[in-house]
Amino acid sequence: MSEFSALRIDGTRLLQRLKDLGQFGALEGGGINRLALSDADRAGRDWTVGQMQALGMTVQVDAIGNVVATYAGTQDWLPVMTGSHIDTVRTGGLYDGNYGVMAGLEVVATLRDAGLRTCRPIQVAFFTNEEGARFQPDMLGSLVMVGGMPLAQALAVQAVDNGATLGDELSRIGYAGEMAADTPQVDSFVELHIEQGPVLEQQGVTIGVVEGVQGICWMEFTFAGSSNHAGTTPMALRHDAGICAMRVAAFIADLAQRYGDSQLGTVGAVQLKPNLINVIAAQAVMSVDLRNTDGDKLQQAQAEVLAFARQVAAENGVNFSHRQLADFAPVAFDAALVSSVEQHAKAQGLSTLRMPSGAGHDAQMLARICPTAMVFVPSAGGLSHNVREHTDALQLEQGANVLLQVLLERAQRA
Ligand code: HGY
Ligand code: MN
Ligand code: MN
Repeated sequence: MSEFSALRIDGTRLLQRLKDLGQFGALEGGGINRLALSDADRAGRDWTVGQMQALGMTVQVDAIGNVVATYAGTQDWLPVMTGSHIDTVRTGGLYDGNYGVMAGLEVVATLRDAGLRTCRPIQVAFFTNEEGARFQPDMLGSLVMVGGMPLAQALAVQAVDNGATLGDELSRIGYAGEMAADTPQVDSFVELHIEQGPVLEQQGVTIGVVEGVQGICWMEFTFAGSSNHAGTTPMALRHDAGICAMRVAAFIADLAQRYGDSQLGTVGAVQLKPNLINVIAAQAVMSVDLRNTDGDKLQQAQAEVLAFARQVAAENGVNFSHRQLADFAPVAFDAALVSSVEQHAKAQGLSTLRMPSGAGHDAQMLARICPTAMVFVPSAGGLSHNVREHTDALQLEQGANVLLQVLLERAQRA
């Protein structure tokens, strides 16, 4: 057994870092609200950068605010990268994204404790705006890094909460980096993440061997009708934007049923104007989130939903417009790296299950430029994007040990 293969992480130290990071954006009663580029995100970023520096890593910030820390190797070969995100949704948990970044730091801390360096440098990154809760699309920082969106276009994206541009917010929190954002030099990328769904827990499996990420389509629909009195306006004379939005939401639920279980559809946000009980809605703005592991079916679902929205608007004499916010095809991870995850998990006596990822991740962007894989651990009750998100301490430690060994094997490869 080499000096590397005997290494294991310090689970207590990993949990402590997760708890410490969780103070930034902590919600009363539990959970985290650390929206991208908010003051809480700045505080979480500053603290995490401090941890990276304390581990003797060199830290770089790129022009879209991605932070990449490097633990030098014995060779100046292309680095092996791990990491995830530390921005959260408004009702976030301790683990979504944060776990992958803290586990990456724990891998480096473990190497330092042992006085070891791998051939390849090891990088730990956190990417800007993975959640897409404040700026759309999601995975925006890693998308720019892999050349999927021009930097200028990304910097001009406006926040859904206050209309501030992403570029202004990066400058405001001090993370408008010097380093070019779209010239990554990475040998491979491995991301550790909670599953955020019920599968591993239901099947009593510890490690998810993630084979890819399903496709994601995000759109924003706007219906513009005319407000009128709820008590005096006959139904046939209405131009009710609200009814249009509700009918589209119901159509999406029916479509998901019709397509079967690999099709998902969510309407998470609806704003009505003037949003009053006795006024017919003049405007409705709604979000549409469609996902499918089958790219063709996802495109078909998107076309059907758009056609129905146009039909409903026409029937109600309401104007319809839409914005495409994200359109990411399904991604398959690198077969050899996926097998490495499976082999190391089994070598550590852990049960494994090959599975797709339902959630979007930065790994689906890095997969565009280098061999990429993911490691999942179970989510209690399948809960995530929920303040009650939880994963057992032992499972967090086991997942981090699989990440450690996969990274070490890759970083020792010529
Ligand atoms: O939307 C997602 O799947 C991810 O959490 N950004
Ligand atoms: Mn995540
Ligand atoms: Mn998330």
